[in-house]
Amino acid sequence: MTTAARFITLEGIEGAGKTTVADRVTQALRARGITVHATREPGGTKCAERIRSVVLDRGEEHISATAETLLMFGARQVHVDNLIRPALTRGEWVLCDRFTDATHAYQGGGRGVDRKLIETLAQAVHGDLAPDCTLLLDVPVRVGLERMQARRGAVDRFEIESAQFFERVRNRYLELARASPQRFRIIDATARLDEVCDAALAAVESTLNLPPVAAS
Ligand code: T5A
Repeated sequence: MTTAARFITLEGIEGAGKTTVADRVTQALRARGITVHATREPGGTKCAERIRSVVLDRGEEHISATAETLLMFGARQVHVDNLIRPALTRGEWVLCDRFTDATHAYQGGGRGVDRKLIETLAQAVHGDLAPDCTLLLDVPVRVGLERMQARRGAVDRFEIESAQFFERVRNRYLELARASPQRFRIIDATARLDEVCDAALAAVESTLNLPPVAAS
């Protein structure tokens, strides 16, 4: 199947279900014969994954909100240059777990970094490149945090933040979605995981005008 390259992003607070939804949407698109690169931020390439470790690991040194913002954009520049743009140029699709909206939500909303600084860095790092479709998996903070805690495992620099921090992140995401209704689709991520996946896939199909595939 030949289709123009598309850039899809998934956003939401911790525990929203992005990882599972990303897998499901990727498989559904590949089943249509579309070449899809499933990737994530911060990270997605060897070098950007190293920056991910720096910014997520709970080391001893203080990392300010500005430093955190610069690290996110440093990783993003490497990711855009080495993976995202080359794939889109080849006509392939990219599905990315988080992108610049996450910087607006976490560093802007959560940490209070100036919106203009984020916009300036975004312009410098990826210019006009913007997602064609962004799925915001929305859950109340309490639900997201409960899921995160139930999963256990190592806790990163963001997962130690307060519920108030995540309320600010969620609110900024909802503001971004209201400001760009053509690009964003808000998915109720409190539903059962398979229902969330179905809703996400339907949202991609409708936003990108893909004909739905008949259920097998
Ligand atoms: N960050 C990132 C910034 O601050 N600025 C930036 O610019 C960028 C790009 C990334 C961190 O970096 C920050 C944000 C993040 O804090 P990460 O580990 O990639 O770190 O964090 P997340 O993307 O949030 O990963 P999570 O795994 O926490 O969240 P997901 O992927 O949304 O959730 P998922 O799918 O792993 O599910 C979590 C658990 O909930 C269950 C799942 O089974 C799993 O156990 N679950 C459900 N259970 C019942 N019903 C449902 N509908 C469920 N959905 C999920």
